[in-house]
Amino acid sequence: QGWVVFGAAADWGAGRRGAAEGPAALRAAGLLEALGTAAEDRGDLPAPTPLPPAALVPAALVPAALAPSALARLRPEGPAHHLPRIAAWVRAIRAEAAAILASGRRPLLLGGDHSLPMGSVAASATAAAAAGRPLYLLWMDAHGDFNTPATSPSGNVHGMALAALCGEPGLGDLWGAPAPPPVAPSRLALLGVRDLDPGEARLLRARGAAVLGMDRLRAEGLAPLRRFLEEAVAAGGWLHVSLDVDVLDPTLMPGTGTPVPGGLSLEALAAALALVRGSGLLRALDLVELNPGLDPSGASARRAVALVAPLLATPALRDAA
Ligand code: DIR
Ligand code: MN
Ligand code: MN
Ligand code: MN
Repeated sequence: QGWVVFGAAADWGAGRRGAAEGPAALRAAGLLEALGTAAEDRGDLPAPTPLPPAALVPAALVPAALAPSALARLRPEGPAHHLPRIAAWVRAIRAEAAAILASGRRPLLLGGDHSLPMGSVAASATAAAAAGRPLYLLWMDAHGDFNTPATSPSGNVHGMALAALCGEPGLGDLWGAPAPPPVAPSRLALLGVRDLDPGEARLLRARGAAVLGMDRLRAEGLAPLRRFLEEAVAAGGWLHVSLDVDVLDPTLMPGTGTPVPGGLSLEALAAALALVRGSGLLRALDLVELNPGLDPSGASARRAVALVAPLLATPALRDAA
């Protein structure tokens, strides 16, 4: 049940470069010391070769000979920048996280931008289904990451990752076969959200996911998160937490690419993570979107390490099966 750390030094899903330096900055800020001897560090994944774009076209749509113009017509949804590269990373991350879960341990993905958890969450979803457990997903983020290529104002895939994980179409055959079971919006909570694009807001509402935005947190505190976790416990679920560091207020976390004012305090995020820890359900964690070049003081990386360290000293899982 120990943790296995692996880095993905990639930032193709973000609108600006720099999150690829995240894994090195987190290690330099003492992440491994904080993890202690029970954890293993696998280092960073080697950069995978980008997929040929045609590999992303769903097999059912591939005509015999695929001209580039035909390919463009098959993907009319809108831009998804660097998708062939991102898909290669997603598949490599999925394989690594799946192997860690299969060994009975817990993957900690160091990003990198927030497109990469399309790999780690896919691994959690597949493993939970194989174990006959419902997967609960807690997405901590200033953003919804619920765009599709059709709704995205930017074309940046890190703003589409959660929608794709919930089965929204538009990124083609991202995972290859077998596709992971989609995350059920009824078992998804978004925490700390305060910046939704109109299209993704509509889609989130239509799907019925629990959006525990900053307005709701101010009104109700962490009670909705507590209820979400209690429900997961009652259902015998597995929990995957995907932590985008921009959930914190930018005064505390300047080292991230898309800061949004009005975010969580250190105390509030620590309290939320303590609830997660106390649930005894945490099977996998992503720590993403640290862009250390944007905070030369290094405080952003140190805060990220201090916040996740207690989580990784998680007591035994409630259900070791
Ligand atoms: C914006 C920003 N909603 C987009 N998203 C970010 O580009 O889709 N996600 N920064 O992390
Ligand atoms: Mn995000
Ligand atoms: Mn974000
Ligand atoms: Mn992002």
